[in-house]
Amino acid sequence: MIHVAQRRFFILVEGIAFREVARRVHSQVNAMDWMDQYWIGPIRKRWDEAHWSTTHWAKVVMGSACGIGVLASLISLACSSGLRSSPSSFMARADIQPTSSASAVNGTATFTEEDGEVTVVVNVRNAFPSGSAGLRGLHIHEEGKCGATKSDNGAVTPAGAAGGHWNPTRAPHGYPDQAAHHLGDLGNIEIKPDGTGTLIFKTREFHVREGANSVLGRAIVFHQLADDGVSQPLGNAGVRAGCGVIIRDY
Ligand SMILES: [Cu+2]
Ligand SMILES: [Zn+2]
Repeated sequence: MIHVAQRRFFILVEGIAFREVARRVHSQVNAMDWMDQYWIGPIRKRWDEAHWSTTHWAKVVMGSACGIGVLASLISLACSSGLRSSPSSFMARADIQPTSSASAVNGTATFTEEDGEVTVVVNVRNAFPSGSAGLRGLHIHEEGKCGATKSDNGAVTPAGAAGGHWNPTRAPHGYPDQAAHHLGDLGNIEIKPDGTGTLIFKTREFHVREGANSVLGRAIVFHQLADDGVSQPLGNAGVRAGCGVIIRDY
């Protein structure tokens, strides 16, 4: 005779094991929803019904074993048929926040890589108090940090912790369509009179996927002035008004 608590223990172990399998195959068959519907739900039900008779329980165990066998077959089939190939689409995002009380700009940046091409979409609002409509510098900076830094003489630099422009190729600063530019140079975003702005930027020069030249763990910085594309090393774009750390979203 199996005690109710023992049955529930086995139900729990089985549920965790199944969840782990689901997690591992998640990237290929998007299995989590399916698992919740057809497996986790029934497991909860069986948990509640653990006081069943031993005979009934034996049937449940046999049924589960068959289910696991079928699932294992499906997984091995999926693996052997090449579904385990790495995904070709990668996403990252950053929440852009004001860097000090002198700024109110906020927004989002999304990075989507498909077949090696990265599309960056930046949306900001409240791009004040820098005032009028116009161009504002936008860059990916080296460090994924947005905190302020303080120099020896006490001068505070909002988002100073983000470091300089992301520049793994040791190039001079420029606009992204110029031959020489930092990898993190995104040029300018145009701000409308209502304080909003959108930039859509495409490139094959950097990546979202982990590895060389990945944007993951860096910061996107919105400046108070336009990037002139010439001044070294930062384009004379003024105060770092908004900043967001770029985090993995795939
Ligand atoms: Cu910048
Ligand atoms: Zn630059």
